[in-house]
Amino acid sequence: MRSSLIESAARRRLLAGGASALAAASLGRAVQAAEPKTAPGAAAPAPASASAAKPLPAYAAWKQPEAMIVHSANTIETRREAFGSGVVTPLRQLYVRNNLPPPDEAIVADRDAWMIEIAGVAKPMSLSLAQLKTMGLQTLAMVLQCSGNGRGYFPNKPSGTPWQVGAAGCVIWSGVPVSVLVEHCGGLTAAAMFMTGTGGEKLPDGLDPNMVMVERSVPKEAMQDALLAWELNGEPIPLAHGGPLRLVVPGYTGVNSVKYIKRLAFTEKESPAAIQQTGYRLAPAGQKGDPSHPSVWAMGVKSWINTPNPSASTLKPGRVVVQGVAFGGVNAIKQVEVSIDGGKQWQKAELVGPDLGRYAWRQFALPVELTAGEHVLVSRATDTEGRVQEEDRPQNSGGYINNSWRDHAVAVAVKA
Ligand SMILES: Nc1nc2c(c(=O)[nH]1)N[C@H]1C(S)=C(S)[C@@H](COP(=O)(O)O)O[C@H]1N2
Ligand SMILES: [Mo]
Repeated sequence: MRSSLIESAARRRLLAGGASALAAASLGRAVQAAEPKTAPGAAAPAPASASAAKPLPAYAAWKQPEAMIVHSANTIETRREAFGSGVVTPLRQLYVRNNLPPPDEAIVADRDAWMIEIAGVAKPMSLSLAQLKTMGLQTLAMVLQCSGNGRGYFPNKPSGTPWQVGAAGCVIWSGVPVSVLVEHCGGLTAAAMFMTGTGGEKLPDGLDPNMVMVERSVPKEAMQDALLAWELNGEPIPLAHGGPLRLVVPGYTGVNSVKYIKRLAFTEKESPAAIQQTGYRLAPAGQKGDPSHPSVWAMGVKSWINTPNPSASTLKPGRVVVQGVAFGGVNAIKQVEVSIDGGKQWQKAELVGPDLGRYAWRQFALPVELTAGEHVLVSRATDTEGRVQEEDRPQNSGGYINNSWRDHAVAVAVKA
């Protein structure tokens, strides 16, 4: 506790000293022009692994290479400067995160033939995607965000991908509501406490399946707005994003939305898989996750600025529209404030663009005058329950759910 306070005070000093922060940022630019630093004083991001431009893997070769940072074949993030002003993230720019290599493309050859097993209901059954399509339809906009988005700003470099802002997007799913499916299956069994989804990956031979499989449990209440989805942004879900069929749990972090889902079970206990029992747990710094620590489930309130960003090296003094995105996890956004002096004074930004519902992000905009010199721009969101985005990141060993407004600051240099 104490050391984290000292650490964040040091960080604040660094931010307050805009000059040194900017020096750090421009040093980053000089070293690696294609990998702009996004936060002042943040030595953590721009990892070596992302510096050497890696090619997109075959299953995601259709992504827009200039928009992406390829950390590895299974961890690909959207560049901050690639986020445009539209509310929906184009699929060519949407991040990808796989805990296991994706299944073979063959699984999307005959989508309607994909089978899913439903258990923990009065009438357990196996259903094809073609059958699911006859049961009902809902369309839902939501933020898909990796639990570790923002991990790159943790100064202690937790293990895992050092994502900056781009392990997130706002996307639109279509599919059958899980609640409709459950009704079709005669309702939940009395013992049901969790909704447990199992991914359709082929598991490596010779390993304990619990150590490797992607199987996640969420409280059964999360089924309320969940979908079994077959469409993403108006297209059949690409394999990279979990086609032919994906469980989507709005308001929860990405890991809970299980791709290529082959089994949906309402269970008495959480999955025995390591990804549930020890992974994605909010353990104190220095400790391994275990079931006594809270699971990474619902997302908190968060926002960040996408424009201007440090790659805009030609900013001239004058008016600029500060733009970004804000979301409240399971709650809608009420307001966003912007500061152009590193968090000393705040002004209310306008929420712009269509409101796609409480699980989507809102775009915000604030025209400001920027004088010559260095500026540290930050945003801070408030949700409809009155929860305000925190200044500091929640310390935890996995580097999860970083919603700190200070960590997501943008340093810009304005030259006359
Ligand atoms: N079956 C399966 N589902 C999965 C994963 C996976 O590896 N396998 N990764 C999870 C994680 S950690 C995240 S952040 C999201 C990423 O979704 P995307 O690749 O469509 O962006 O999928 C989740 N669902
Ligand atoms: Mo994730």
